[in-house]
Amino acid sequence: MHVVATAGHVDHGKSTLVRALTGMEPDRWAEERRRGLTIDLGFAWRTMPSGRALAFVDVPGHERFVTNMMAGIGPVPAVLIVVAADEGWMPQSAEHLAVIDALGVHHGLLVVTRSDRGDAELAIEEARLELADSSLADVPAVAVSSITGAGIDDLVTALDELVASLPAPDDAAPVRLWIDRAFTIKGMGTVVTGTLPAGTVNVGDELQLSPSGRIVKIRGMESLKRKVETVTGVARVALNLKGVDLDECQRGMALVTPGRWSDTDTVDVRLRAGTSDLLPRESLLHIGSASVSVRIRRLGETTARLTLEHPLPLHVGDRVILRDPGSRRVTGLTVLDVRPPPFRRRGAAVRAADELAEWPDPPTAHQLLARHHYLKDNDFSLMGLRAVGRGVDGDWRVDPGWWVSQCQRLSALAKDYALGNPLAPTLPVEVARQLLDLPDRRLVEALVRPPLRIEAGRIHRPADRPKLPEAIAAAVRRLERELEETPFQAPEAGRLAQLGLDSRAAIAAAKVGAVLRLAEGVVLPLTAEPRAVEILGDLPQPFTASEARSALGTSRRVVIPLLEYLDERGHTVRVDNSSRRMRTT
Ligand SMILES: Nc1nc2c(ncn2[C@@H]2O[C@H](COP(=O)(O)OP(=O)(O)OP(=O)(O)O)[C@@H](O)[C@H]2O)c(=O)[nH]1
Ligand SMILES: [Mg+2]
Repeated sequence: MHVVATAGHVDHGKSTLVRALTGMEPDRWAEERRRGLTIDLGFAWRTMPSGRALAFVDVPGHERFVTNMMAGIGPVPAVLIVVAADEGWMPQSAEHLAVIDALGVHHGLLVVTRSDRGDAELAIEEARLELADSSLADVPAVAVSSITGAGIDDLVTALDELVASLPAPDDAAPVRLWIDRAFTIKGMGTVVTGTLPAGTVNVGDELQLSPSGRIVKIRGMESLKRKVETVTGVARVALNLKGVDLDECQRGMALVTPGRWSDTDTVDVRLRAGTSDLLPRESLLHIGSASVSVRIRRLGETTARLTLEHPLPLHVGDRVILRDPGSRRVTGLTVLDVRPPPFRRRGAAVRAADELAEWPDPPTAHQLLARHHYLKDNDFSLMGLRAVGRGVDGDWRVDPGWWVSQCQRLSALAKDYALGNPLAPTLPVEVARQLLDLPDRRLVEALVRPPLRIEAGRIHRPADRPKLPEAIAAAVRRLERELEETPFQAPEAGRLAQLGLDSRAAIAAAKVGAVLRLAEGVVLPLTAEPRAVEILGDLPQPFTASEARSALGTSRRVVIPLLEYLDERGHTVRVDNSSRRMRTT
């Protein structure tokens, strides 16, 4: 099945068109029929010549009911923008187009109605100019009269072509059904309806009602007034919910696959370029059939953080609309992050703006992982993303660049702790977890790599093990002093021997992690490693061994084994035979 929505100015013939196409009455309320005015959403359907079922969501054109219009169009992948030949482009034509454009709907038809009353060609030409800068710029146009029937056959053909061209949604996608109607049927209980954009729903499935979080069971299901056992998007569906009262369900709520959506009230979003200066501080956010008040905090030129009055089930990459009811302006947004980190420190918002400005639209799982540093497989799923990154301990995934830096931080913390606690110089894992601000001890445990090790819940450093013989320890101190200013100028063999670090002593010192012994006769103080990472990180990337050599102020004898050591430690990666770069991701 396919679903299209109507759109367009009041009285331009949307409902009459749906009636002419389907033989069904989209105006459900007696008041609507009496006043000849659509107030709320209407639903009708037919079988197309190709055999496909096509459902229509008919929306009201009157400016007062634009929220209903948005609820109808929200989850629908294609629209018929309707313009009356005798009136031409009108204010709500423009307002509806702005909504369609903000949602990024680019499938549809321009339908000029009432062709028996006015110059259809002129109306098409005029509408084309208005559509030119929108997501509907390239849609085909058809002129019809729903009264004489002229053009209706052409429209049916164009509709069949339209639905044939629509991309097939993923039937394994997580379900998010925005409720557009809720009512009770005697003997059955509560029924909700909506447009299912993707995924599969079966009778007997359990879905979660959002925002209440309640799990509900699907007792029965209809699609286009037929009982069905299973339905895949895109489809109009009516779900009979077991044991749920009508007052628990209403338009704007959603039924979702449990554990696959982030129920969130804070999101970071990208605005269309050029719209951010027009943003009010408060507005209404619309997605699907939902609308919720939001507070807007601008971050950068094109990014903002929104605080929602109540949570909505969202994914990274969702298209949402901000609409200011006062000015009636609408802005289309892309959700960049559904659980953005709070701004704790000064300047955090500025840094967030800089980071988000670099993200593609929509962002990928890699961007989210780089921002959050660590995520569980399930977190990716809640964000609507496939898990990426380096797997550590069970279901944690980490950003590789961040991980390397945390390994260094942990070494430094363990060392500081030993200095500050000479009587109990080993850092407890739980203290390390707090100092590193990590959510799980297992992450700390995974960070502990040789020469660090864990014993009885504490992190031991090599220096905490049985001491070096004092003669060698003194030699290491002499080496450290000698290379204080020039940590990469490894002494030649003769000088090493003078310092007391002949080959045997150097091996012993390296074994307990007191020095870096990069090769036979190439010995450096421990500080050489972080200094090298810092200096090489400032070079234009990638860099050659000879560029590294001159930046570090050393010789080939030292730089070659040093770079190999840094490769091994995960600081650097080879780009090709002659160059490397610092590892960033
Ligand atoms: N002559 C003529 N009249 C039409 C045609 N289509 C619609 N009308 C008339 O235009 C008026 C408005 O039609 P509706 O279908 O209710 O318009 P609408 O766009 O659904 O209006 P709202 O839902 O209130 O926005 C009615 O009186 C229709 O009979 C047509 O093709 N030719
Ligand atoms: Mg109508």
